Amino acid sequence: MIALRASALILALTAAWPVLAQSDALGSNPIIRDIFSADPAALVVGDKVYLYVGRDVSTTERYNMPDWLAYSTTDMKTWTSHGVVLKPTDFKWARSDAYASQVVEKDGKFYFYATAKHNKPDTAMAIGVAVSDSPTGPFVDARGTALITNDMTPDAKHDWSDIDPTVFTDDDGTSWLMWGNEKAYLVKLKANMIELDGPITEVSLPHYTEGPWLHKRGDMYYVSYASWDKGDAGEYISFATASSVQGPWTYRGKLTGMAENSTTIHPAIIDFKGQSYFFYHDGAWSIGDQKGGSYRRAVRVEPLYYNADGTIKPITQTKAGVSVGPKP
Ligand code: FUB
Repeated sequence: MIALRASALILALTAAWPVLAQSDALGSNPIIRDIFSADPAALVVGDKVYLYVGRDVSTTERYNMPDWLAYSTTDMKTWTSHGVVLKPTDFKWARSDAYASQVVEKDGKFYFYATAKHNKPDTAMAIGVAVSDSPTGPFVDARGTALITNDMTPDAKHDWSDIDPTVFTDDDGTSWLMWGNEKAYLVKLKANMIELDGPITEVSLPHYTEGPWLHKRGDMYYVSYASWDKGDAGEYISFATASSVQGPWTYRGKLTGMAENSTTIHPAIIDFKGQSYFFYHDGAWSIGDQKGGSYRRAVRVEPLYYNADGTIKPITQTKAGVSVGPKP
């Protein structure tokens, strides 16, 4: 209880204060240095980027993720903390495990799609949605029940198959939810963003493990995702392209190598002020005597560049991050 109060106090004190006070160049990696953070999801709203992360507090080799935090920036280098904006128990149906999330805007409201562990009797991971009038909350459970539960994907054999939501709204206003561990699933959302509008279909994506991120550029649809092949020590990011969010998807190869010192990596891609960016996490950052790792990760960002044919150039994971500015 004392530890919880202390961490709440620290978060309250850091809220709305610049996050970084470091000697490195502004914009260098990692972005967040005072806590461990993972599973970045970025959202552009006007002249700001909002960044949502799950907080890693594990001192063991298991996930311990109590809540989601939000940050914002106007220049991609100076980040302001908005503190904890949602926790699993804010969902009536959930108990713990603030796994990957994504916040999207539709018609002036902000929808926070999040993975968390479901209450009994089926304590599998599930996906819920919370809503707010502001990108920094307060977010409230939009349904009172999970949007995706384990029984909806009966072909998946483990209880963390329903994790890592990404939501994409197409030019015609139709929104789609993709998610999944080991298998990727896709379903249409109703216009209200909080109900399914059709069958769940499985998406064929070579080397797929988890963490999909959907985006579109011109006429091309992209899905980037964590991949893991037999014998690998950890995940890397792959991407595929299509002429429709419903596929079929053409595999385009590796976008990144493995994350340093972390078995997982997780993508988020945005365009902001004329430049594209790629967010991810690794386990290379230490805080005091707490060593980083697969369960104590740190969120980072790199510029992202496209080839003339619309494919994405491979991304190098750097210490400099965006401190050196985009290439011409
Ligand atoms: O952070 C918990 C889980 O690890 C996420 O849901 C996955 O994408 C992986 O990063």
